[in-house]
Amino acid sequence: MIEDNTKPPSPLRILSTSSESQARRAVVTTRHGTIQTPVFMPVGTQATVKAITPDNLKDIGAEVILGNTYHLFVRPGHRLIEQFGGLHGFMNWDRSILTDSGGFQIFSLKDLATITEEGAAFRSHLDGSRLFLSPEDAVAVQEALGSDIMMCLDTCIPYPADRAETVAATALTGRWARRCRAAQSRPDRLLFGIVQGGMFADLRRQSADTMVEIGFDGYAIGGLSVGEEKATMYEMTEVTTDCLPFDYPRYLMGVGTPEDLVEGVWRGVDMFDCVMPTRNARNGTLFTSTGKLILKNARYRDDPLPVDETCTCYTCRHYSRAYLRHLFVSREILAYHLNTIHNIHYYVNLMRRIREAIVDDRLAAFRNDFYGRLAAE
Ligand code: PRF
Ligand code: ZN
Repeated sequence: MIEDNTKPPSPLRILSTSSESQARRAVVTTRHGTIQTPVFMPVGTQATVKAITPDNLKDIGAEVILGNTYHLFVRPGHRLIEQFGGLHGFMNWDRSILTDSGGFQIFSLKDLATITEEGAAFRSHLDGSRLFLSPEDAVAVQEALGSDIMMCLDTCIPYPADRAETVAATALTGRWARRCRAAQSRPDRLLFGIVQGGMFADLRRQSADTMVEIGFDGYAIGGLSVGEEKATMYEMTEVTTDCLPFDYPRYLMGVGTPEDLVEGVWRGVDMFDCVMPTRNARNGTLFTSTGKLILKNARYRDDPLPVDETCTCYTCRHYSRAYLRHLFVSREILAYHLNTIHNIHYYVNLMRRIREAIVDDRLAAFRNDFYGRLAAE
């Protein structure tokens, strides 16, 4: 492939900016439509957002979901999914899909993975068979999946990590990013670079500069929310967004709590994903405007109120806390479904309210009110 030094046109169109913060209200365009940002992307690791259907996601207003290269590569295989029209055809979702590259999942396998210059050798978490993923493979797999937004293969650095280890892993992530960009064969798909650099501000800046020099359709902030203090996470997010081009999308990977989303947007992040709303739903922990509600708590045994009186989701419009608690403690399958609908609605609606606050240039007041309600409980 011929080296192309011209920067790709940005898929982001900024509609409003915040005078009080780095926040932006924008739209990202993919070949499956538009995404209003800042956005939360529900996680659909195994070609399904666990316990809910694509129709449920559309009713809630989700415009983009996340899939995982690693899991789908191991099972059922990207060539099989390709035969069914990619992930969109396979799972019946016609809006945008972002796929993670597998870098983070392989890192999470720890002892099961060996990283070399060439790529990541690992053993399947299912049957122990030997598998290998190079940066070129990661792009080819994501292209076969029909991903709208592909991620470069990166190396997520464990926490804590010393400077030498962080320098080496961040440099390798840069070399892999260049190979991913060169391997892209479908210019109608977007490819994002991932900034690493651990908890070292200068290495974050260096990594961001490398990614911007290569030139991607958007930039992700990786390697955060891996065990560091919140203050460190927010500081590293800000150090990174400060080095990224203003007019391209920014994605904070695997983050986070509702508070983290507010703080990320404040620092100029456009996109987020996290298993928290879906996983907590299945554990019986529900998000509300006044904080978390633990469904198994005895105080909800005969509580006729909905989970959140301010929520307009299907679950809150039809069911009491008492009923949802009963389903959960009885381990009924419907509990997972109804709880997931509520939690995804909470996250998607939080982002909608954040977007409105940016447009009206009242994000600081929104943030104060948000923390005030959490503290009131
Ligand atoms: N890299 C990739 N995916 C990720 C991360 C990363 O660093 C994180 C870190 N929070 C979550 N998901 N590729
Ligand atoms: Zn609800």
